[in-house]
Amino acid sequence: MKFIDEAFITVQSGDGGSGCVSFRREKYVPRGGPDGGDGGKGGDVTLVASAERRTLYPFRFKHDFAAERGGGGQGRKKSGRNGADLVIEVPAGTIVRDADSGEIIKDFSQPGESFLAARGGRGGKGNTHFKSSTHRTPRFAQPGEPGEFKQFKLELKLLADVGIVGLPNAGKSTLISVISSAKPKIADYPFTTLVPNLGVVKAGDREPFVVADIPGLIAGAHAGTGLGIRFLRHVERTRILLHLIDASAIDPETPLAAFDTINAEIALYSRSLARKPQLIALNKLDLPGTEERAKAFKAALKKRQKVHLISAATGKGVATLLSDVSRRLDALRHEPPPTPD
Ligand SMILES: Nc1nc2c(ncn2[C@@H]2O[C@H](COP(=O)(O)OP(=O)(O)OP(=O)(O)O)[C@@H](O)[C@H]2O)c(=O)[nH]1
Ligand SMILES: [Mg+2]
Repeated sequence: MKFIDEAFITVQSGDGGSGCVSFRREKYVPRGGPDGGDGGKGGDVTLVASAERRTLYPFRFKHDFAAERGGGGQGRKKSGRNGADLVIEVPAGTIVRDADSGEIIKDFSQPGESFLAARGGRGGKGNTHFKSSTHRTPRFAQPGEPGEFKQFKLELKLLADVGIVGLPNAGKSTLISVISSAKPKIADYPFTTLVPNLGVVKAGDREPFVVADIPGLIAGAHAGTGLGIRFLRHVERTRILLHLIDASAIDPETPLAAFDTINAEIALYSRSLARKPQLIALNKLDLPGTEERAKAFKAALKKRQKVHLISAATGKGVATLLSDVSRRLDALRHEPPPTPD
Protein backbone atom coordinates (compact mmCIF):
# COMPACT_ATOMS: atom_id res chain seq x y z
CA MET A 1 0.00 0.00 0.00
CA LYS A 2 1.54 3.24 -1.10
CA PHE A 3 0.25 6.56 0.11
CA ILE A 4 3.21 8.57 -1.03
CA ASP A 5 3.93 9.20 -4.69
CA GLU A 6 7.62 9.82 -5.43
CA ALA A 7 9.70 10.91 -8.37
CA PHE A 8 13.31 11.86 -9.00
CA ILE A 9 13.99 14.63 -11.49
CA THR A 10 16.98 16.52 -12.80
CA VAL A 11 16.78 20.12 -13.93
CA GLN A 12 19.30 22.02 -16.00
CA SER A 13 18.93 25.74 -16.61
CA GLY A 14 20.30 27.25 -19.81
CA ASP A 15 23.90 28.45 -20.10
CA GLY A 16 24.27 32.14 -20.84
CA GLY A 17 25.25 32.94 -24.43
CA SER A 18 28.81 34.13 -24.97
CA GLY A 19 29.66 37.74 -25.60
CA CYS A 20 30.83 38.56 -29.11
CA VAL A 21 34.19 39.87 -30.33
CA SER A 22 33.59 42.13 -33.30
CA PHE A 23 34.79 45.45 -34.72
CA ARG A 24 32.91 48.03 -36.71
CA ARG A 25 33.53 47.94 -40.44
CA GLU A 26 32.32 50.97 -42.23
CA LYS A 27 33.30 52.37 -45.58
CA TYR A 28 34.98 55.53 -44.35
CA VAL A 29 36.07 54.34 -40.92
CA PRO A 30 39.12 52.11 -41.50
CA ARG A 31 39.68 51.07 -37.93
CA GLY A 32 36.27 50.90 -36.25
CA GLY A 33 35.92 50.33 -32.54
CA PRO A 34 34.60 47.16 -30.89
CA ASP A 35 30.91 46.41 -31.46
CA GLY A 36 30.45 42.85 -30.16
CA GLY A 37 27.05 42.39 -28.48
CA ASP A 38 26.26 40.57 -25.24
CA GLY A 39 25.18 36.99 -25.01
CA GLY A 40 21.56 36.25 -24.10
CA LYS A 41 20.52 34.92 -20.67
CA GLY A 42 19.97 31.19 -20.31
CA GLY A 43 16.42 30.01 -19.54
CA ASP A 44 15.30 29.38 -15.94
CA VAL A 45 13.69 26.18 -14.78
CA THR A 46 10.74 26.91 -12.51
CA LEU A 47 8.43 24.53 -10.67
CA VAL A 48 4.83 25.70 -10.31
CA ALA A 49 2.06 24.14 -8.23
CA SER A 50 -1.00 23.53 -10.32
CA ALA A 51 -4.55 22.64 -9.36
CA GLU A 52 -4.83 20.66 -12.59
CA ARG A 53 -2.24 18.09 -11.52
CA ARG A 54 -3.20 15.38 -9.09
CA THR A 55 -0.28 12.95 -9.12
CA LEU A 56 3.41 12.65 -9.95
CA TYR A 57 2.57 10.04 -12.57
CA PRO A 58 3.94 12.01 -15.59
CA PHE A 59 7.42 11.96 -14.01
CA ARG A 60 7.58 8.21 -14.47
CA PHE A 61 8.19 8.87 -18.14
CA LYS A 62 10.03 12.16 -18.22
CA HIS A 63 12.45 13.08 -15.48
CA ASP A 64 15.16 15.17 -17.12
CA PHE A 65 14.33 18.79 -17.81
CA ALA A 66 16.48 21.44 -19.48
CA ALA A 67 15.75 25.06 -20.33
CA GLU A 68 17.17 26.64 -23.46
CA ARG A 69 20.63 28.21 -23.57
CA GLY A 70 21.09 31.88 -24.38
CA GLY A 71 22.12 32.88 -27.90
CA GLY A 72 25.56 34.32 -28.59
CA GLY A 73 26.02 38.06 -29.02
CA GLN A 74 26.65 39.38 -32.51
CA GLY A 75 28.36 42.25 -34.27
CA ARG A 76 26.82 45.72 -34.45
CA LYS A 77 26.13 45.46 -30.72
CA LYS A 78 23.41 42.97 -31.29
CA SER A 79 22.56 41.00 -28.13
CA GLY A 80 21.94 37.28 -28.24
CA ARG A 81 18.46 35.93 -27.73
CA ASN A 82 17.44 34.94 -24.18
CA GLY A 83 16.89 31.21 -23.80
CA ALA A 84 13.27 30.20 -23.19
CA ASP A 85 12.33 29.46 -19.57
CA LEU A 86 10.94 26.06 -18.70
CA VAL A 87 7.99 25.71 -16.36
CA ILE A 88 7.26 22.33 -14.81
CA GLU A 89 3.85 21.82 -13.26
CA VAL A 90 3.55 19.74 -10.11
CA PRO A 91 0.47 19.05 -7.99
CA ALA A 92 -0.21 21.37 -5.06
CA GLY A 93 0.99 19.49 -1.97
CA THR A 94 4.25 18.39 -3.58
CA ILE A 95 7.36 18.52 -1.41
CA VAL A 96 10.68 19.13 -3.14
CA ARG A 97 13.78 17.66 -1.53
CA ASP A 98 17.43 17.82 -2.41
CA ALA A 99 18.00 14.36 -3.90
CA ASP A 100 21.30 13.86 -2.05
CA SER A 101 20.77 15.36 1.38
CA GLY A 102 17.02 14.78 1.57
CA GLU A 103 16.61 18.32 2.87
CA ILE A 104 13.25 19.92 2.11
CA ILE A 105 13.79 22.91 -0.12
CA LYS A 106 10.22 23.72 -1.10
CA ASP A 107 6.82 22.73 0.19
CA PHE A 108 4.08 23.63 -2.27
CA SER A 109 0.95 24.09 -0.26
CA GLN A 110 -1.15 26.26 -2.56
CA PRO A 111 -1.79 26.14 -6.30
CA GLY A 112 0.01 28.98 -8.07
CA GLU A 113 3.11 28.92 -5.85
CA SER A 114 6.35 28.81 -7.79
CA PHE A 115 9.95 27.98 -7.06
CA LEU A 116 13.01 28.90 -9.11
CA ALA A 117 14.64 25.48 -9.31
CA ALA A 118 17.62 26.39 -11.51
CA ARG A 119 18.58 29.91 -12.54
CA GLY A 120 19.66 30.47 -16.13
CA GLY A 121 23.23 31.69 -16.63
CA ARG A 122 23.91 35.35 -17.34
CA GLY A 123 24.97 36.20 -20.88
CA GLY A 124 28.63 37.12 -21.37
CA LYS A 125 29.52 40.73 -22.13
CA GLY A 126 30.53 41.57 -25.69
CA ASN A 127 33.87 43.20 -26.38
CA THR A 128 32.25 46.67 -26.48
CA HIS A 129 32.35 46.60 -22.68
CA PHE A 130 36.10 46.13 -22.54
CA LYS A 131 37.17 49.20 -24.47
CA SER A 132 39.25 51.69 -22.51
CA SER A 133 41.76 54.45 -23.22
CA THR A 134 44.57 51.91 -23.04
CA HIS A 135 42.65 49.13 -24.69
CA ARG A 136 41.07 50.35 -27.89
CA THR A 137 40.77 47.02 -29.60
CA PRO A 138 39.77 44.39 -27.03
CA ARG A 139 40.01 41.06 -28.81
CA PHE A 140 38.17 39.23 -26.09
CA ALA A 141 34.68 39.00 -24.70
CA GLN A 142 33.16 37.30 -21.67
CA PRO A 143 31.89 33.72 -21.91
CA GLY A 144 28.32 33.08 -20.78
CA GLU A 145 27.77 31.98 -17.19
CA PRO A 146 26.97 28.26 -17.05
CA GLY A 147 23.47 27.16 -16.07
CA GLU A 148 22.77 25.16 -12.90
CA PHE A 149 22.22 21.43 -12.69
CA LYS A 150 20.17 20.07 -9.78
CA GLN A 151 18.64 16.82 -8.70
CA PHE A 152 15.43 16.74 -6.74
CA LYS A 153 13.20 14.20 -5.15
CA LEU A 154 9.51 15.05 -5.39
CA GLU A 155 7.07 13.64 -2.86
CA LEU A 156 3.32 13.88 -2.78
CA LYS A 157 1.02 12.56 -0.13
CA LEU A 158 -1.71 10.97 -2.18
CA LEU A 159 -5.26 11.93 -1.33
CA ALA A 160 -7.86 9.82 -3.01
CA ASP A 161 -10.06 11.60 -5.55
CA VAL A 162 -12.45 8.68 -5.84
CA GLY A 163 -13.62 6.28 -3.13
CA ILE A 164 -15.01 2.88 -4.13
CA VAL A 165 -17.80 1.86 -1.78
CA GLY A 166 -19.97 -1.24 -1.78
CA LEU A 167 -20.89 -4.40 0.05
CA PRO A 168 -18.22 -7.02 0.71
CA ASN A 169 -17.49 -9.10 -2.39
CA ALA A 170 -18.80 -6.47 -4.82
CA GLY A 171 -15.45 -6.60 -6.62
CA LYS A 172 -13.96 -3.33 -5.36
CA SER A 173 -10.45 -4.71 -4.99
CA THR A 174 -10.70 -6.52 -8.30
CA LEU A 175 -11.62 -3.24 -9.97
CA ILE A 176 -8.76 -1.24 -8.43
CA SER A 177 -6.35 -4.04 -9.41
CA VAL A 178 -7.33 -3.78 -13.08
CA ILE A 179 -7.39 0.02 -13.32
CA SER A 180 -4.19 0.76 -11.39
CA SER A 181 -0.99 -0.95 -10.36
CA ALA A 182 -2.34 -1.59 -6.85
CA LYS A 183 -2.19 -5.28 -5.96
CA PRO A 184 -4.76 -5.86 -3.23
CA LYS A 185 -5.85 -9.24 -1.98
CA ILE A 186 -8.91 -10.54 -3.82
CA ALA A 187 -11.04 -13.46 -2.69
CA ASP A 188 -14.60 -14.73 -2.81
CA TYR A 189 -15.32 -14.25 0.85
CA PRO A 190 -16.48 -11.04 2.54
CA PHE A 191 -14.02 -8.74 4.31
CA THR A 192 -11.05 -9.71 2.22
CA THR A 193 -9.85 -6.15 2.32
CA LEU A 194 -8.83 -5.12 5.83
CA VAL A 195 -7.16 -1.79 5.13
CA PRO A 196 -7.70 0.69 2.29
CA ASN A 197 -5.72 0.41 -0.94
CA LEU A 198 -4.78 3.38 -3.05
CA GLY A 199 -4.11 3.23 -6.77
CA VAL A 200 -3.15 5.82 -9.37
CA VAL A 201 -5.36 5.51 -12.44
CA LYS A 202 -4.36 6.75 -15.87
CA ALA A 203 -7.32 6.86 -18.25
CA GLY A 204 -6.54 7.94 -21.81
CA ASP A 205 -4.93 11.36 -22.13
CA ARG A 206 -6.62 12.76 -19.09
CA GLU A 207 -4.94 13.73 -15.85
CA PRO A 208 -4.36 10.64 -13.68
CA PHE A 209 -6.40 10.36 -10.50
CA VAL A 210 -6.22 8.44 -7.25
CA VAL A 211 -8.73 5.79 -6.28
CA ALA A 212 -9.23 4.29 -2.82
CA ASP A 213 -10.63 0.81 -2.34
CA ILE A 214 -11.95 0.39 1.19
CA PRO A 215 -13.18 -2.66 3.09
CA GLY A 216 -16.76 -3.64 2.32
CA LEU A 217 -19.55 -1.93 4.23
CA ILE A 218 -22.51 -3.73 5.72
CA ALA A 219 -25.71 -2.77 7.45
CA GLY A 220 -24.84 -1.26 10.83
CA ALA A 221 -21.44 -0.04 9.63
CA HIS A 222 -22.12 3.50 10.86
CA ALA A 223 -22.59 2.05 14.35
CA GLY A 224 -19.39 0.04 14.21
CA THR A 225 -20.57 -3.26 12.75
CA GLY A 226 -18.02 -4.95 10.50
CA LEU A 227 -14.96 -2.93 9.59
CA GLY A 228 -17.07 -0.06 8.29
CA ILE A 229 -16.79 3.15 10.19
CA ARG A 230 -13.05 3.33 10.53
CA PHE A 231 -12.70 3.34 6.80
CA LEU A 232 -15.47 5.66 5.77
CA ARG A 233 -13.16 8.31 7.18
CA HIS A 234 -10.82 7.53 4.28
CA VAL A 235 -13.39 8.46 1.68
CA GLU A 236 -14.58 11.64 3.36
CA ARG A 237 -12.08 13.75 1.50
CA THR A 238 -12.62 12.17 -1.90
CA ARG A 239 -14.42 14.18 -4.55
CA ILE A 240 -16.68 11.44 -5.77
CA LEU A 241 -17.79 8.01 -4.71
CA LEU A 242 -17.93 5.06 -7.03
CA HIS A 243 -20.71 2.85 -5.77
CA LEU A 244 -19.98 -0.70 -6.90
CA ILE A 245 -22.70 -3.34 -6.79
CA ASP A 246 -22.53 -7.05 -7.47
CA ALA A 247 -25.22 -7.67 -10.10
CA SER A 248 -24.86 -11.42 -9.77
CA ALA A 249 -25.78 -11.74 -6.12
CA ILE A 250 -28.60 -14.16 -5.52
CA ASP A 251 -31.59 -13.40 -3.28
CA PRO A 252 -32.32 -11.82 -0.93
CA GLU A 253 -29.76 -9.13 -1.72
CA THR A 254 -30.92 -7.66 -5.04
CA PRO A 255 -28.70 -4.94 -6.52
CA LEU A 256 -31.27 -2.39 -5.39
CA ALA A 257 -31.25 -3.69 -1.82
CA ALA A 258 -27.44 -3.55 -1.83
CA PHE A 259 -27.51 -0.01 -3.17
CA ASP A 260 -30.01 1.12 -0.53
CA THR A 261 -28.12 -0.57 2.31
CA ILE A 262 -24.90 1.22 1.46
CA ASN A 263 -26.57 4.59 0.93
CA ALA A 264 -28.40 4.29 4.22
CA GLU A 265 -25.12 3.57 6.04
CA ILE A 266 -23.41 6.48 4.36
CA ALA A 267 -26.27 8.84 5.27
CA LEU A 268 -26.18 7.68 8.88
CA TYR A 269 -22.44 8.19 9.00
CA SER A 270 -22.21 11.73 7.65
CA ARG A 271 -24.24 14.21 5.71
CA SER A 272 -21.32 15.45 3.65
CA LEU A 273 -20.58 11.90 2.56
CA ALA A 274 -24.20 11.42 1.55
CA ARG A 275 -24.07 14.59 -0.55
CA LYS A 276 -20.98 13.52 -2.41
CA PRO A 277 -21.57 12.82 -6.09
CA GLN A 278 -21.88 9.11 -6.79
CA LEU A 279 -21.23 7.12 -9.90
CA ILE A 280 -23.05 3.81 -9.92
CA ALA A 281 -21.60 0.68 -11.48
CA LEU A 282 -23.08 -2.79 -11.56
CA ASN A 283 -20.30 -5.38 -11.66
CA LYS A 284 -19.85 -9.00 -12.79
CA LEU A 285 -21.89 -8.53 -15.97
CA ASP A 286 -19.96 -11.47 -17.42
CA LEU A 287 -22.08 -13.81 -15.29
CA PRO A 288 -25.40 -15.24 -16.51
CA GLY A 289 -28.61 -13.57 -15.40
CA THR A 290 -26.97 -10.25 -14.62
CA GLU A 291 -28.44 -8.35 -17.56
CA GLU A 292 -31.99 -8.88 -16.37
CA ARG A 293 -31.02 -7.85 -12.86
CA ALA A 294 -29.35 -4.74 -14.28
CA LYS A 295 -32.50 -3.86 -16.20
CA ALA A 296 -34.66 -4.25 -13.12
CA PHE A 297 -32.23 -2.16 -11.10
CA LYS A 298 -32.29 0.71 -13.58
CA ALA A 299 -36.08 0.63 -13.73
CA ALA A 300 -36.33 0.74 -9.95
CA LEU A 301 -34.06 3.74 -9.46
CA LYS A 302 -36.17 6.69 -8.45
CA LYS A 303 -34.04 9.29 -10.09
CA ARG A 304 -32.90 8.62 -13.64
CA GLN A 305 -29.26 8.07 -12.76
CA LYS A 306 -26.66 6.76 -15.13
CA VAL A 307 -25.71 3.18 -14.35
CA HIS A 308 -22.49 1.69 -15.68
CA LEU A 309 -22.56 -1.99 -16.51
CA ILE A 310 -19.12 -3.47 -16.11
CA SER A 311 -17.14 -6.62 -15.58
CA ALA A 312 -14.00 -6.00 -13.57
CA ALA A 313 -12.99 -9.55 -14.51
CA THR A 314 -13.16 -9.14 -18.31
CA GLY A 315 -12.68 -5.37 -18.45
CA LYS A 316 -15.96 -4.78 -20.25
CA GLY A 317 -17.34 -1.28 -19.68
CA VAL A 318 -14.36 -0.29 -17.51
CA ALA A 319 -12.83 2.21 -19.96
CA THR A 320 -16.15 4.02 -20.33
CA LEU A 321 -16.57 4.12 -16.58
CA LEU A 322 -13.09 5.60 -16.15
CA SER A 323 -13.63 8.33 -18.70
CA ASP A 324 -16.84 9.23 -16.94
CA VAL A 325 -14.92 9.42 -13.64
CA SER A 326 -12.26 11.63 -15.27
CA ARG A 327 -14.86 13.96 -16.70
CA ARG A 328 -16.58 14.33 -13.37
CA LEU A 329 -13.28 15.04 -11.62
CA ASP A 330 -12.27 17.60 -14.21
CA ALA A 331 -15.55 19.41 -13.64
CA LEU A 332 -14.89 19.54 -9.87
CA ARG A 333 -11.22 20.48 -10.14
CA HIS A 334 -11.54 24.13 -9.26
CA GLU A 335 -13.77 23.60 -6.29
CA PRO A 336 -12.11 23.52 -2.89
CA PRO A 337 -11.42 20.00 -1.61
CA PRO A 338 -14.29 18.58 0.43
CA THR A 339 -14.08 18.90 4.19
CA PRO A 340 -15.78 16.42 6.48
CA ASP A 341 -18.60 17.76 8.65
N1 LIG B 1 -17.28 -13.26 -12.48
C1 LIG B 1 -16.78 -12.16 -11.92
N2 LIG B 1 -16.23 -12.23 -10.68
C2 LIG B 1 -15.74 -11.08 -10.14
C3 LIG B 1 -15.76 -9.85 -10.83
N3 LIG B 1 -15.21 -8.91 -10.04
C4 LIG B 1 -14.84 -9.54 -8.90
N4 LIG B 1 -15.16 -10.85 -8.95
C5 LIG B 1 -14.93 -11.86 -7.91
O1 LIG B 1 -15.67 -11.50 -6.75
C6 LIG B 1 -14.97 -11.87 -5.57
C7 LIG B 1 -14.80 -10.69 -4.62
O2 LIG B 1 -13.93 -9.76 -5.23
P1 LIG B 1 -13.12 -8.67 -4.41
O3 LIG B 1 -12.51 -7.77 -5.40
O4 LIG B 1 -12.24 -9.30 -3.39
O5 LIG B 1 -14.34 -7.93 -3.68
P2 LIG B 1 -14.29 -6.71 -2.65
O6 LIG B 1 -15.46 -5.84 -2.99
O7 LIG B 1 -12.97 -6.06 -2.65
O8 LIG B 1 -14.57 -7.47 -1.30
P3 LIG B 1 -14.19 -7.03 0.22
O9 LIG B 1 -12.77 -6.63 0.23
O10 LIG B 1 -14.44 -8.23 1.03
O11 LIG B 1 -15.12 -5.92 0.57
C8 LIG B 1 -13.66 -12.49 -6.03
O12 LIG B 1 -13.78 -13.88 -6.08
C9 LIG B 1 -13.50 -11.92 -7.42
O13 LIG B 1 -12.72 -12.77 -8.25
C10 LIG B 1 -16.35 -9.83 -12.16
O14 LIG B 1 -16.42 -8.81 -12.85
N5 LIG B 1 -16.83 -11.01 -12.62
MG1 LIG C 1 -11.65 -5.87 -1.20
